[in-house]
This record gives sequence, structure tokens and C-alpha cells, in this order.
Amino acid sequence: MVDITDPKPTKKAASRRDFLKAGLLGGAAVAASAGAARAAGDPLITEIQDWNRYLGEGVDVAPYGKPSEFEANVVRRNVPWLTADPVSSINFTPLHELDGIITPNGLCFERHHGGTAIINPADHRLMINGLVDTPLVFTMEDLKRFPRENRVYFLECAANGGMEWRGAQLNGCQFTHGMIHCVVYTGVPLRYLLEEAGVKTNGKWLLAEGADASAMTRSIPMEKALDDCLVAFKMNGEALRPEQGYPLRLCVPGWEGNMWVKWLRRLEVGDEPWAQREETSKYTDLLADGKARRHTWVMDVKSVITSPSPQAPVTHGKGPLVITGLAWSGNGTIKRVDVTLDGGRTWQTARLDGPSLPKALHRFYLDINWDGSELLLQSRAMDDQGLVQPTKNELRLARGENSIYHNNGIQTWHVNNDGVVENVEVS
Ligand SMILES: Nc1nc2c(c(=O)[nH]1)N[C@H]1C(S)=C(S)[C@@H](COP(=O)(O)O)O[C@H]1N2
Ligand SMILES: [Mo]
Repeated sequence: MVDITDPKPTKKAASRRDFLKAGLLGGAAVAASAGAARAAGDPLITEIQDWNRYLGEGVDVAPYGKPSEFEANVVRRNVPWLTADPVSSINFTPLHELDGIITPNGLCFERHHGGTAIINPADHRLMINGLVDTPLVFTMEDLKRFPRENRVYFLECAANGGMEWRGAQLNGCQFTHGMIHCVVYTGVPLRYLLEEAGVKTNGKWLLAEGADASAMTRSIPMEKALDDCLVAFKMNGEALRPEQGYPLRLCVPGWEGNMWVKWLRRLEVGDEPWAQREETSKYTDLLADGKARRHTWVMDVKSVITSPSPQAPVTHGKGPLVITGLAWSGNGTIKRVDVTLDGGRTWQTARLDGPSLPKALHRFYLDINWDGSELLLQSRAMDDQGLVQPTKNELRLARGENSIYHNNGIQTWHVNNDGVVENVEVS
């Protein structure tokens, strides 16, 4: 904890929030006494501060609000050497800075293959053609007259963690696991639109096409399209962000992000898959024998500790420590998350907190009293189908080392005595 003899306590060391937090942790004697001592001689408590003395800005200074200036480091980040050009590239959600299960719109990672398309919704059209009774074209206005639903889903790029197949590489969960976001979508069940067009009996597949410069296309089996797919126009209550496919995107819950076509302009009904680039040369899994697995749509059960993690080291020394992270499964809900402090020798069941929704992120916590010794932190998730997250060795045994996509292996963070955290691999 903070040295109470320090003549110039830092702002962080004496914040009211820390004091309250310390007071709330009943068993945390160290924290509580430090908090009490701070209250006694701390100028941040005893002297009136500027923000208490002067009026603040009026309403309307920011008609669309922004985060506090003190949160300026909470941003998406890319890894420039990963791709040749930012137009066909990726950036990552700062998972280590977030809590709960919802990703703020401005922090949702971006993956596009031809840059962000800028489309006036008045000019946007969605066509349904192919093996249908009546080919249809919808405007955005048309779509908003169908009954709509609100659902919380994660979207994970199949390449999330792809750089980590052969060993620990990137130092931060933002980069190892940040190709994921989770928001509330508002949209029309795809089923309603397909029913309107009337799918012919041999219509077994759907080709979804984007209106961006990459005109991304993916084949989707009709059962999935009729099951839980959504044509969404809102995220977290407001219009989709341009980066996320404004004005319209496809949601394919629990399945790989690549299928969630943004700037959705066309749905063609067919009798077999199309074998487009994104389902042959990309988004297939090269196995050890040189054959490629295809149509691996579901994003399997997975989890990661988001704090402590390399970008979120332990700065407060020993004592109460909140370990937290995220778990998810494309199969359904998360039933249990176990956490180990010793690289997998012993496990403790973490506390799941917040909503538990199918195909959505789940938040877990393990509140410990850290004695300052080294930790090898891992989390292991189990979903409601009984599927358990594998170790990276188990994954490599099953899939070989050529793979990029669908790495749901257990992540290890090494925490040293000073609380510095590093990406390592032990199993
Ligand atoms: N039209 C279009 N849709 C697209 C893409 C694209 O480049 N163009 N990228 C796909 C990929 S690979 C992923 S992982 C997700 C990323 O969604 P996001 O940018 O909202 O995070 O969108 C998918 N949909
Ligand atoms: Mo992706």
C-alpha cells in the first residue's frame, strides 16, 4: 500500500475511491488502516480543490459526450507489423481497461478488408435474390417496419490469438485476445426477411455480401440463418458505428466474426456453399497432415484474465487483489470458470458476476489476498454443453502447429514479486 510517511501523496494514492474501497473490504486490515491514516493528514481531504472551488463547464459543451481526459489511454490499438496496410487491417479492444460484459461502441475492435465504407442510410439497399419466390429489395426504412429484437452477443474474429499458436508472443491481453467485442444489438431476425421472400425448398445456403470496397462474402447454412441470425442496425442503443458496418450488419451469433458481414447489401439463397476466398484460402484451419479443415464456424469455449495482465500490472503491492477476466462460448452460456495461481497445479472456482447470456461475454472475479509471491495465472472456462477450454499443448496435439484460427487455448500470465506481468506459456 501507499507509504503514509510520504510528504507528497500522489493523487492516486489518496483518492476517495481507494479510501472507500479499503473501508469496504472488511478483512483487509492493511488497506483499512492505510485509508484511515490518509484521511487524517491528506491535503486532498483537508484542502479545498479547484474542482470543488470553481464552476465546471455547462451542459452542451460536448453534445456527444466523451470519456474523461484521464482515460485517454483507453483506446483501440493496432500492431503495425501484423499487416501491410491499415486499410486491410485490425485493431484491438483494450480488454484490460474494461469491466462488466458490454464493450463501449468506440472501443470495439475493427477488422476490415477494404477500409470503412461510408454509406448514407438513405442510399443503402438490402437485396434478397437467388432461390426465392420473390426477389426483394429493402430500404433501411422498410427494415425498421419489421418486428425487431434486442440481443447481447460477442463477436470474435477467428484469428483472435492466432499469433500465439507456437508460443507466447504479444505482451498484453489487448493484443492476444482483443479481437472480440460484446454489445446489445437491435435488429430484425433474418428469418422474417427470408420468410417475406419465400425460400424455395432447395434453398439450403445463403451468401451474405458487403457493400464495402472488399465486397466481403460468406456462405451461411440456411438452418443457422433461420435460427438466431439478426440483421442489425443498432449497437448499445445507438446506430452502428461506421467501422462496425453502418447502416446494417449481419449478426451470426456464436460463429466466427468473419461471417458477420458489415455494410450488408445482399443475401443470395443457393443450394450449396459458394467457396469464396474467405472460406477457402482464409478462415480454414491447416492441419498437421497438410489438409485444411473448413466450415469451422463456432467459436469454442474460451477465457482470459484481463487484470492483472501485462498492460494492467499489480501496482499496489501485497494484500487484497482483484483478479478478473472474461469467458465466452459460441455454444451457449458459461457454467464455470476456474483460476489457478500456480500454473495449473491447483485451481479455484471464480465468481461469475453480471448477466449470463448465451453467446455473450461473461465476467468473472477471484478476490485473493496476494502475499507478494510470484504467480502463474491462468483461467479455464467450461460452457453449458460441458466443453472445457483446452491447454495450448492439448490444442496443438489435436490441430498441429500450422493453424492460425480458432486458438481457444488457456493463456498464462507470469506475475513477478513487483507485480510486473508477462505473457508466458507453461502448458
Ligand atoms: N463487409 C465486410 N464485412 C466484414 C469484414 C469486412 O472486411 N468487410 N470483416 C469481417 C471480419 S474478418 C471480422 S472479424 C468482423 C469484424 O467486425 P468489427 O469490425 O465490427 O469488429 O467483421 C467481418 N465482416
Ligand atoms: Mo476476422
